[in-house]
Amino acid sequence: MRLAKATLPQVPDDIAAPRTRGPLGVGIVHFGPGAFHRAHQAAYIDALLDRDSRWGIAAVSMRSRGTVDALAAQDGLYTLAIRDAETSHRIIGAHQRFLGPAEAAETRALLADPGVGLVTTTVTEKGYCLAPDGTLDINHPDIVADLAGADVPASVVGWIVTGLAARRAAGIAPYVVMPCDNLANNGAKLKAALVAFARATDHDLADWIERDVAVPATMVDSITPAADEALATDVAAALDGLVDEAPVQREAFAQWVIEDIGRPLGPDLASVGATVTADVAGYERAKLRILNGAHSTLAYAGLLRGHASVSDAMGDPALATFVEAMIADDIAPMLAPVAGLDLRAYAQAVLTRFRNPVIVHRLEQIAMDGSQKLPYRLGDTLIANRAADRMPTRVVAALGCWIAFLVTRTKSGTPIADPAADTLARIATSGDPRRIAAEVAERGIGLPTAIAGDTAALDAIADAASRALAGDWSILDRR
Ligand code: CS2
Repeated sequence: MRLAKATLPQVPDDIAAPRTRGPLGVGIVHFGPGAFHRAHQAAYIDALLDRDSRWGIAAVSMRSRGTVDALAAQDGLYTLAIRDAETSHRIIGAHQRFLGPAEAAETRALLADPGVGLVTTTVTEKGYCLAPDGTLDINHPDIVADLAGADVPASVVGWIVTGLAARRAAGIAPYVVMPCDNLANNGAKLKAALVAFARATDHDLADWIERDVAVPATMVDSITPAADEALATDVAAALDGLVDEAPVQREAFAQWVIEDIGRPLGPDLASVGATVTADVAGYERAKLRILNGAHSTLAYAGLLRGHASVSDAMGDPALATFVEAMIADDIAPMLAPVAGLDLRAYAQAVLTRFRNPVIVHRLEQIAMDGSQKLPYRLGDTLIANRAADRMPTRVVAALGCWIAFLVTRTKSGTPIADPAADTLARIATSGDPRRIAAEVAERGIGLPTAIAGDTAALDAIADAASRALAGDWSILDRR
């Protein structure tokens, strides 16, 4: 029997489930109902709904239908497996609707509904259609299509502005827009993108967005491996005969830091454990550069050294020591103090999380989209070190491993999962790390354009790549 609202009484007692929850209002429209959203934000909202039923989620998938159909067939219910020393399970019932491209009319109506007070997004770094300098890429095919008046917006920026335009025309207050992706300064960047998009066709709308629409920055964190066979087996056993086609899994640790905009965000997320603060930037920089910078380093160096998961790579003493030293010597010195955050303790906690043996976090998953991820995760640290006239030898080695990864994948004909895959494969065909480093830096894909003229840094990155390609792992011993 399929998991559904009618089968909730059959859910085993040791599984937390919204057994008695009444009708929910839709107060949130979310774009990008992938695993991270369903394991992280939705778990916070699910906890909130027991005391404030206004904030049910309508989740919109702009592209595929697969998971959306599976979830819609389960009344939006699914199992969240929380993996720590013990695995616990929760049935998440935060979603009122799962909508795909075919339900665009309903999405449009929801965005114009005064009851919807918050729009959230998890569309990955590439989903905002930003140029390497962080501004809206007005030539991005999805943006071009949306500005040309596509019936169904192809971009999240297009959808959000469509909803805002309808609300302004109807005299309805705007919703709060909250980006929940690993993007440095995500609130200001998305706000600027919304204004730039609107300005291309309607100056008054652009001025209204600029003046009246709040786009708080956020930092989101919970290690959420993609669903796998082990999860399916675990959940099937836990549900004792009920079938869940779309479970998700994450570690026990979760954090949601949201910019204080000086007025209510809509749902009282602080009441369910989110941190609302003026200093999101400090938390965000620490997380992106320490956790995500270390993650990407383990992904590329780990794959080159034959590892498959984060915990495997952390079991490699040379690599674990290298990552720990990279954080201490290259990353942390470039981070300003954050009130209430002990950076040393935070870094140690991150490495402990990485060692969690019950979380099988595949390096291939983390290695995806490096052209989009690396500028924030390692590039900003490199720029900060160079501005202080320092050469961050370990960050340089990590970036060299990315280039070696590109060369290795291109030589073997293995596809590179990246929005810039064709460009990267063409550049990597030369097999010349110095030429590759120069070309990707010029384009701002993976390496920031700010180092395009930094000969010493590009030489050092290329040298590390050459050594990694030659199997010379002395790059991990650098001081
Ligand atoms: C990971 C992130 O896949 C990746 O790139 O580095 O998804 C990471 O697991 C999260 O940011 C942790 O909060």
